[in-house]
Amino acid sequence: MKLYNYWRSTTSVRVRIVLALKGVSYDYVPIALTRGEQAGADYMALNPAKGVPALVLDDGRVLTQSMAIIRYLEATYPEPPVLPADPYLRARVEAASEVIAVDIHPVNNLKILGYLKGTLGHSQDEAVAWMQHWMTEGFTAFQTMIEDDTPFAFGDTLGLADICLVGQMVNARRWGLDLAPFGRLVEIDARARELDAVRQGLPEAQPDAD
Ligand SMILES: N[C@@H](CCC(=O)N[C@@H](CS)C(=O)NCC(=O)O)C(=O)O
Repeated sequence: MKLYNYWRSTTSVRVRIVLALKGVSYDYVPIALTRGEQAGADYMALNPAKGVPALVLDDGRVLTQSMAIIRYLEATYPEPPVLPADPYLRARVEAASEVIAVDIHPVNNLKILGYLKGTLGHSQDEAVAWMQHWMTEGFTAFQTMIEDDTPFAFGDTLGLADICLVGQMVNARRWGLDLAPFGRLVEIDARARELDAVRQGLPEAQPDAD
């Protein structure tokens, strides 16, 4: 498999952690978001939505959208699972995960910030305030939705909600979010970062990290 991705991308972090957790090997193909490679013709042939990651399977078929890729990996490499089998528990884990993947990430994406600053004329400080606002909203909901007394968000083992959280925490720290109200999330993130699979997926472990 080939994973087209970018070291600091939180959607890429998610997929890299799941690949590592499930022991799936892949070739790392960097797409430099800072140089706009996600919007180049070559990459758009893989993902017309101009975002990373994209996973090219051994037979050449292409998957896009990090959450869809993770569900594909969950179906094809079931062990260890990142989602519970029980439909109710699974829906809870997915709901918390989507607070990050659907509510926070899209409004803080690079192209959104580019539009805010480049087209609408907002300053860098205003863009950072925007990101912090949506992270605070989402983290507040996420922290309420998860269990409050388990090692990870929904139990004893790392699951999809934790994986989404680890990526989002990278961005939260990068943009100086006040994490004081989110002690439970800091604790889960620290526990997750002790795991090899999580370490392998973190931005600083990637070949294109600068
Ligand atoms: N919903 C998509 C989002 C993909 C996406 O946009 N990823 C970001 C990096 S975290 C990106 O490539 N942004 C490029 C841009 O905004 O121009 C997914 O989960 O895969």
